[in-house]
Amino acid sequence: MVFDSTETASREELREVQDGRLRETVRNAYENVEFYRETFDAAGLSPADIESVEDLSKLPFTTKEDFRDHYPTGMFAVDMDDVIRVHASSGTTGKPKIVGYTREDLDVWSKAVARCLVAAGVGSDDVVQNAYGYGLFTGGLGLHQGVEELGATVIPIGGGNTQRQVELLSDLGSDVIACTPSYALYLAEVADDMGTDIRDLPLRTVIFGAEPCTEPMRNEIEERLGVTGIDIYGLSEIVGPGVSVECEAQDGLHIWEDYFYPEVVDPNTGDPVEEGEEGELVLTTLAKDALPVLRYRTGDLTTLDYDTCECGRTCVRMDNITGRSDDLIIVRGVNFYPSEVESVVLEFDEIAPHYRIDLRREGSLDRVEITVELVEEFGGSLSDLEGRIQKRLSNVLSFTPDELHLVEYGDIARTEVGKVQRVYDHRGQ
Ligand code: DLL
Repeated sequence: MVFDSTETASREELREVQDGRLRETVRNAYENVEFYRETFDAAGLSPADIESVEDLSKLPFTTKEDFRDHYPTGMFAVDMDDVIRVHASSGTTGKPKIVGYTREDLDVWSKAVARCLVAAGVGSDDVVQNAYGYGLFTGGLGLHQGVEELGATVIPIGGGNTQRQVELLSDLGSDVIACTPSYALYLAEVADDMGTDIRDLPLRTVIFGAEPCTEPMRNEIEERLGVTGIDIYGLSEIVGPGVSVECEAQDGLHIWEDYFYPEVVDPNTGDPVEEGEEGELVLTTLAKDALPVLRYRTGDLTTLDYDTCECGRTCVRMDNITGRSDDLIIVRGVNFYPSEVESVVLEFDEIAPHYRIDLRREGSLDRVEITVELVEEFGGSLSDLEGRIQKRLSNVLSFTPDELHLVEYGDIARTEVGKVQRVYDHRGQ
């Protein structure tokens, strides 16, 4: 099942649509956004030089800093009169990035999310509990309008209110819940405390996104909630949730390429990588009027796979994002990603799927402290467990963390609303 026929169009048909929309997007950006006009002029380019997606590499990238420098609405291509909604990115430092939508943009976004829902196996007779935050964050309203576009039933509960979430899962028999992966696990914990086993409820799918989720974490969610976990990806600057999603094959996220054109580049040089090689995802919007974005450096690391998927969709698939280029932690000359710690944490039945990483500086030396939580029923030897976890961490990270704290179940703060924070860098303080 697909939401619309573009999802299975031939690559040639798709290319034609992309090229036409790209020309229109470039013209809109050049004529209506001073930043793009200056960028083109400085590069000695005119919109006529960009005839097809193959010409995109002539253009410089758009970055987060460009959004910051043109805060709040300097990247908009239309007057505020034509903007019918704004949202903002959930960045934790500095000013947020403000994004705007015309009525047509909202229509494109709704359709993108509706495609995601259908790919995730959601039908028009399903009940979708939307536990993404409503408000400036794109997750809540973004998912909401997609469910309405599809004609399924949306429960707009938003983030938090966890006991109520569990009650509604049961009372309204929600078929699907949309939330962050860390929240899905928290939900299972709260349900346990309430004496409810979510596995006994009708819930069959969790559409998780907005945060990285490693494969072991997905397995944990699927097992604890008795569901299929479907990964949805997106970012405010490009549209919000709905840029890409897994289908039921769970083998990569289909990017809606007639709306968003993907490239993968080497994060250091900006050069394109070979197909199938990992690099930074760069996106160009192809159907946005209020905020056309050319070659945006997402910071997210992934690979692209152009083979047709077993579901029949022809749109390229990106790999699940388990890290951003700026997540890389560099300590005493060793590099590691939080996802590597996560994969070790999830290997041990004796510890819960929660962790935090604290980075501190003592004198001129950096220290890494990792905190993990024992499961509620833990009754074994602490020192033995600590030794085994440290050994695994040393193998995976290629160094031994300075300290490993094993704390009681529930001691690591849970995130009820918004995105989970796992890394606390105290070094600059
Ligand atoms: O997080 C949009 C969204 C809402 C996506 C709900 C999915 C579900 P921002 O707040 O602008 O937008 O944050 C975007 O979050 O660049 C990624 O680093 C990260 N991210 C989003 N989805 C995923 C995912 C929303 N499925 C930033 N896996 C992006 C990993 C994700 N990281």
